[in-house]
Amino acid sequence: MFTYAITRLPGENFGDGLTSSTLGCPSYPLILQQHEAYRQALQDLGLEVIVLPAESAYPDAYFVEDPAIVTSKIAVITRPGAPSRQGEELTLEPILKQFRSVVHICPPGTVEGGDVLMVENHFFIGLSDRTNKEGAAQLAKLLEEAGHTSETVPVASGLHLKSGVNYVGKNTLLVTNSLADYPGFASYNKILLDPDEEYAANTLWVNDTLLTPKGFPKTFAKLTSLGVRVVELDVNEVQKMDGGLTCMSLRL
Ligand code: CIR
Repeated sequence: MFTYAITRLPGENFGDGLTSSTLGCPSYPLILQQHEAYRQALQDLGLEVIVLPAESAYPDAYFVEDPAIVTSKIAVITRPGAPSRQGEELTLEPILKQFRSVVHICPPGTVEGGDVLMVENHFFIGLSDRTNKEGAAQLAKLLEEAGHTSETVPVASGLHLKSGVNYVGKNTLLVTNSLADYPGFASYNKILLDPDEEYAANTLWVNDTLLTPKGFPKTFAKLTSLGVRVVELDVNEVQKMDGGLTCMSLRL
């Protein structure tokens, strides 16, 4: 169970962040509303939500999931593969030190937390444009030293591993067709996403409740049939910046 969520406010220049989306120009007032609703949802699930101020030098910094990985034992300061995001960790590290001992990914390694999927004590590390082999190897070693297990997963499409697969409890993965046959996922039950709802792969499990993006009715129905509580949140402004529900908090 999680007790805390670390978040960061989007800044006025959040639209200057990296994106491959063609969904249009994002709105600052709307993303603030959506971020507030997200924080409220986490609070409603019993988490104490820590809110860091926006970082104008780093327009993507409210995606706090990428510059750090927090496990039950350690916090890993990653080294984002996107050069414009290197430095976001500077104001995150002092907070994380209050909760965990902090270790680091070092050059030439790169890792982004969006590529790291935690399933109980096991970690799937996506090899993507943002997370390289050297970074994954360093992370695997740090996780092993902390008592966790891990394996790598090639990410052929999508920004991060968690753009295509997430754990939804009950030994079940919510997964896109392209990742479904990955041998390391063989021992899990799978909920396959419809091709027109793949964005909803980025569903977040928090304390026996699933937070899922609004607007993906087939996925909502499939998740509901698992017998868990499912809460829909509107994150369409976040989607315009290639982000989603997992990206906007570090749970611990
Ligand atoms: C980026 O491209 O780095 C940001 N605009 C989006 C990061 C989303 N993070 C995540 O999925 N963990």
